[in-house]
Amino acid sequence: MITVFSPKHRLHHGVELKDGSVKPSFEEPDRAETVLASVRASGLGEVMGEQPQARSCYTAVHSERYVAFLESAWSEWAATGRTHDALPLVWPVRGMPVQQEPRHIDGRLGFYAIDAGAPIASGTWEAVRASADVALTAMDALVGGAAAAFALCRPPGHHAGHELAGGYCYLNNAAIAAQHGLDQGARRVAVLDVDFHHGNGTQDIFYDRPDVLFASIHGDPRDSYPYFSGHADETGIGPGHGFNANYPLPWGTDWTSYADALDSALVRIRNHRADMLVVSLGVDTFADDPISHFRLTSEDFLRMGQRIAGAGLPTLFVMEGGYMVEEIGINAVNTLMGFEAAR
Ligand code: SP5
Ligand code: ZN
Repeated sequence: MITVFSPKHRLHHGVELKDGSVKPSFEEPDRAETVLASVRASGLGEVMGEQPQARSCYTAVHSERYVAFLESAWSEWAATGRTHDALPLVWPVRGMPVQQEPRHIDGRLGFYAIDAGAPIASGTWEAVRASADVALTAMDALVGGAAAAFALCRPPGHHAGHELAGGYCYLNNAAIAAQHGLDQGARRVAVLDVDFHHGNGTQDIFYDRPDVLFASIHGDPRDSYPYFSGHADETGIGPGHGFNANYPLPWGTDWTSYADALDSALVRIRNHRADMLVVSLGVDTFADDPISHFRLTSEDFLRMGQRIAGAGLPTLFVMEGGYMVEEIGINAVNTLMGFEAAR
């Protein structure tokens, strides 16, 4: 399968509040470079660059004002005299009137974020846009008849909602690609999210829609980030009722019980009779991941790819999380190689 990659990801290298201090984020540039090196070493297939895409592809799933905010946030922040990364420190929560967008950038940062995990600096927007363009370019390969493609996105996207950033995510690459597939003629799409963390953003974007089935396997939100979504009783709303499927799993889950949830999700996807499958491929389910709590081995990712191939659908893999930098390339490529061997 082809891999789409953009070197522009390096323009984004943010900070994170860790152990009481501001430090480089777990979501670091070396992640994408390690995956790229593993793709090249594995002989998976050709690596190509992204095609620049229309801004309307982003506003097909995000609000206009949110995309405009992402575009201008750094210059607004810098205009206040600050040179360090922009981070929100106040959010509209229970009981507050959230409807009105503030004017000051410090308020706008909180208005458009779920947490302080999506810092914005001078190169962020260019990297974010390139990451979405990587996903769109890879989707175009599927639309053109490819059986599978790998969008080596960075920064990741699945925590980004209709007008919310957070969890290292800004534009929702998988959702933007899924919508693009629909706009290019697919009638139904399924999104399978195997990142350790619940794909709250993708759920938010498609929650009221029956054309996109969203299925996510993740750490139980009672114990794990993002804490405020991902329960099994979140099944969609209105016409989208029955088209959202969450599989929260306990702390310490290993392949045996993970595989059961994966099989259940794949049955749901088969019943959806989708024309294509988008996989939000986070490999932070790995046992040694520094911020996650599942126990998958590198070999388990081969098995995961094999099972996903069993859906028999044109499949777009979109890179999401995974923070054990030394192993992330092996684990991502094992998933793709397992898929290729089984299809
Ligand atoms: C795309 C993705 O995987 N985003 C994950 C966002 C997780 N944000 C919360 C990180 C909390 C880190 N806590 C570190 C504890 C290390 N001992
Ligand atoms: Zn994750």
